[in-house]
Amino acid sequence: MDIQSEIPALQVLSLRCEHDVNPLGVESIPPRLSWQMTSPLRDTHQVFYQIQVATSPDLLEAGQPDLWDSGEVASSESVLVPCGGREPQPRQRYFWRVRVGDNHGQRSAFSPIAWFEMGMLDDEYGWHAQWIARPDACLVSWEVPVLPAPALRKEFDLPSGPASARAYISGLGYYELYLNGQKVGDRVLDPVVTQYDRHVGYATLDVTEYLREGSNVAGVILGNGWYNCHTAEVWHFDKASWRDYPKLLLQIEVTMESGEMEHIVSDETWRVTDSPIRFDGLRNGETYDAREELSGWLTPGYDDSAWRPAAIVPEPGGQLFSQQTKPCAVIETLDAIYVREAQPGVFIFDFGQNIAGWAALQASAPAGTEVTLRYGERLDEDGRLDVKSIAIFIRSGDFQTDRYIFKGDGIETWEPRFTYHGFRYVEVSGLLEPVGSDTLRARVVHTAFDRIGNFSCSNDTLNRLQECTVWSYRGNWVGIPTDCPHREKNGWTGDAAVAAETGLYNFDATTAYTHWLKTLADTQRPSGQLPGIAPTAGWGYNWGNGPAWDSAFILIPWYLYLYRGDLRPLEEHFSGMKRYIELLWRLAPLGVVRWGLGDWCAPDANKTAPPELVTTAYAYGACRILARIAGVLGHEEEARDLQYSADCFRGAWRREFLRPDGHCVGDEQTSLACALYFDLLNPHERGPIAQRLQQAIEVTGGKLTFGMQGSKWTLRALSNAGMVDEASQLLLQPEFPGWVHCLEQGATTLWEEWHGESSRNHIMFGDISAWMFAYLAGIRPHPDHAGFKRFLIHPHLPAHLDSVRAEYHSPYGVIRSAWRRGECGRISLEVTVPVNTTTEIWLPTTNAGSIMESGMPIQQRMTIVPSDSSGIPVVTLGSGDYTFEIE
Ligand code: RAM
Repeated sequence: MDIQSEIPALQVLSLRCEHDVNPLGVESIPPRLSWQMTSPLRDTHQVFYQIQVATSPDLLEAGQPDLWDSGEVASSESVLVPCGGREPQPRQRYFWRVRVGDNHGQRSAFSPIAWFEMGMLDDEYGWHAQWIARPDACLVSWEVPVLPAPALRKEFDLPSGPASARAYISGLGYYELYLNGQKVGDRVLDPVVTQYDRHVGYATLDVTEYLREGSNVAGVILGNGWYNCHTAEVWHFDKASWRDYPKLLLQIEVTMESGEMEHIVSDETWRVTDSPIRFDGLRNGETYDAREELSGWLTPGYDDSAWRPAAIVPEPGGQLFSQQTKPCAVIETLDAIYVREAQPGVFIFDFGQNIAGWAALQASAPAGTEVTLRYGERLDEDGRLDVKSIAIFIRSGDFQTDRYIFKGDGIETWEPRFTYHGFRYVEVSGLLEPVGSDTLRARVVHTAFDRIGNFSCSNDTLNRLQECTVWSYRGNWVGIPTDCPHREKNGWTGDAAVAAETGLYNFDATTAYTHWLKTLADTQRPSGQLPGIAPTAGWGYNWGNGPAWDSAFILIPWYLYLYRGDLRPLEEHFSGMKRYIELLWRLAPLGVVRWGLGDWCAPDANKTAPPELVTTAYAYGACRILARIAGVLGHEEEARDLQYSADCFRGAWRREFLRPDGHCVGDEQTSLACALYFDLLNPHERGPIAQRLQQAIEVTGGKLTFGMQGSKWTLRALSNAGMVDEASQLLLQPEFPGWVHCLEQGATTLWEEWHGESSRNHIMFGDISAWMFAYLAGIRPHPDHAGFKRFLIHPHLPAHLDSVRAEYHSPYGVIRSAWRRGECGRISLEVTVPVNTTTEIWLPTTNAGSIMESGMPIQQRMTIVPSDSSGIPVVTLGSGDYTFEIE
């Protein structure tokens, strides 16, 4: 390749390390580096990169990278490229930059400098800090008293202002860290829950700006969270073996201008007392008595002589690791759309949107006045809060209730710290003064992942369904993927798997899933068995899960690979995944898996697929994917064995559920869609089964009969069979049961059951957003090329839609697909393909001769190949913006 001298046109940008911009606390060895490129020229591919990594930006600028200079490496890799050179050292920050060359002979300049900073790793210095807690935090009786949230403090001197300072902190269940009166950062509900006796996450925080020469104060408040779940409920988190009173591990490492280090660590020199948070329970709520505030405790010189010395307590048991998922945060604040007095002195705030989070209170009242906030998602006929359907599993204490006791000091503001709720409505009682919309605002709280996908179209109902789905996904990711934010808050595996593709289209959730997969892996028994929920205190192994739930352990790592190009979750969990498949074979030696719930929450359980049909299909699907994973990881022999196992599951499914006359057991929507979706059919069987699926929908008058699993398969199966009109009619039909029926009952999130009597914020019918991206906009990962290095644009055009527009930020850059119907049946299709990728565009016409691109007949410039199956013209293109006009 003839590389010309530097032309600035090719640019490198968006540098990331381990999916993140300038991350702290990196523990992956080697760290992996990614970048994106822009170029004014079409069809641009990277042909080489040069990465330089150094301990200072000056060394980079001077061209003396002291960690690694890759030199020019002939490669098209630009996503998750392992950092080479010397091994990165604990706590060290490394600066890096990259330049690239392309197939046109362009060379980029070096990118702007980015950095990553290593975590503590297994440093010999390691942790000096000790786990500390209140001295009376000792479980001496069977009845564990619920104590107020402890406040801990420590004063310390610094000889000069810091050049840089890090806090490494874990506080279980949750911590809030304050330095010199200021809360550090904007994390809430941190650290994210784990299986605490297996792993405990710690955060790495840059606290340089919070410290100063002379006297300083560190203060921490600890909440119970998932660690000390005292609420009696049906999953028995109150019986968790890890359970203990809140405890803190904190190490602040300060580097002075002189290079000298100061360490402030949690130990028995800290002082502890009760904070004004008199009660906090993840599922109950929080009580704050402002009269008990510790005025001045976060400033030096505060008299803490009445406080007690902290006690050194046992570690939580799990291995410490640097938490790399995005933390939870207050993402936005909503004003009430109305406030109404439902009964004398009892006010209902309607925030117009079902969310996860809490309310922020602003009011005044005489000292000792107690205001009560109850949270729910429904009102009864009289307009009063109705939590009957979501409070059913809580056996002790309040349900979703916060209390604030005024100190009587003018306008007081407060919001809870160590609980969260699922709600649209808040009922306020106990206030003496008039209540207005300023009194309460709603904080939307969830994992702070970036939005990376957007979809809109000419049909407003579809747009509203997309919005509802995104809100349900957001409300169901407060640290981990959950089923619902109120009734359970549980990390249900099946719900996570069904919603994962929707999540990955809309949010950069890679590190969030990676975090949760560690917890899921930690729950696996040596036998391979998995519980239905992760984390678990022991509940859910011998429940109804089965492969439809458990295969989340195989499917989600696979999706991370397919959508984001990340191989590491596959490597990390491969042996656990295999253990799971081996368990299935022991349970089902003849290949029909009779264990597990089937198509969950169908309108009529007798009119959907038999459970064993669903579970056996999942066993096949998971095993087939695991065979591919083995292949990707280079385990050829295991890949062959697993494919053989998969074929056996497939054979068993066909023998059991496919009749010789070509009918499927039950011939209803879920069974037929299942056969098509999982590729359980031979080619000649597909057409007739697709016809039967269409008939099964006609028979019910166009209404759905499926539940959670069928809701994912049916729209996809119909669309794959060329029936996108039928798919979108099914999605848009307005009567019960159906998605639009929920909208018409006022849904602002998706529901758990079509009739809406249970939770009204469940994500399990939420694959529809992924369907919109993958089918209506047609943006799809290529099944054989990870991370959108090569991808598909294959739009399906339902007759009722005039236009669709979607964009998706792939690891290589933004992909756009937008189509619009014009006059006389013409269609225009605009596509953006990022640099260093290739796409196969399926052009929605049978008349290849009619296609124009950027005003010229396509055949003059591009090679069109008819697709194997349908004869649809397919053009394979490199990067650039393209506009097709199609008859
Ligand atoms: C419900 C959960 C979840 C589902 C399980 C089987 O209790 O809310 O959505 O996966 O049942």
